Amino acid sequence: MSIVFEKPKALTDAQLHYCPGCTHGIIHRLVAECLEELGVTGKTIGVAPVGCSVFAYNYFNCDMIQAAHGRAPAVATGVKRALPDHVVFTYQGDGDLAAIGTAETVHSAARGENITVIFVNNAIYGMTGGQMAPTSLPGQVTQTSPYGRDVEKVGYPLRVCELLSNVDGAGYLERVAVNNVKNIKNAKKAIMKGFKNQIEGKGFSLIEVLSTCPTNWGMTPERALQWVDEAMIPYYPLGVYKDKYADKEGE
Ligand SMILES: Cc1ncc(C[n+]2csc(CCOP(=O)(O)OP(=O)(O)O)c2C)c(N)n1
Ligand code: SF4
Repeated sequence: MSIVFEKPKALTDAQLHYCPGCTHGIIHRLVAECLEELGVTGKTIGVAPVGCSVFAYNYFNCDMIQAAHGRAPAVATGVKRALPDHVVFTYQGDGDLAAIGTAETVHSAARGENITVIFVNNAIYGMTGGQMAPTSLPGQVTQTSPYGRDVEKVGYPLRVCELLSNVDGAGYLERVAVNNVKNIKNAKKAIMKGFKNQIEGKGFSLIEVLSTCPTNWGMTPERALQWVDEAMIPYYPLGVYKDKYADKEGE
């Protein structure tokens, strides 16, 4: 019998610890498929964040480093500059990338570092028990906004792709989601492009992936997938926010 579907070799055999219905696992798989299809697993260095995906260093079958909370793009900068022939990516949640790591994110983009950033936006601090994140939606109930996020008191959510689209050094910015098959296929294309850009020396790429946290959203896995469509995508529209080389590719 021929094998038609199997786990990418760029993932280890470790069992993922994510909650049922959490889409971190789907995003791991997409990243691993891209590394394998590009044939670069053996020369890839990933930078794991602090957050639910901290154990990414156990799951990706490439060299991994774990950065302090929010510092992954700074660590990736050093690694990529020291080893420019390697493929370097960060994998970060929204608490990691858009709160404590905002400065590292903006400045690595401004410097046009030749790295690939996988930004997992689940609109909440997952690992620490569901506190409000910079990306929590207006009105969203979290452990620290029990009456819903009040933008008059705590401000508005950060839209990272839109924010970075004004940063000259950023090369490629796309927002995708992994809540249905069509979106997962598009997400893979975007992640693949993010890695290809780096291999072609095109500078800073960030792929924002809208992801679920059924546990802290207080939803079933199925309801969480629907909530991405109903609440997240309207606030965080999917699409390409910047592609510096798009015009030149067609020439
Ligand atoms: C310097 C520092 N500050 C705060 C924390 C606590 N902390 C750990 S994970 C986390 C938030 C993680 O949320 P996110 O990045 O959105 O990832 P998720 O768990 O949702 O995937 C925080 C605040 C820490 N470990 N280190
Ligand atoms: S707490 Fe949320 S983000 Fe973390 S593993 Fe569970 S569902 Fe996923």
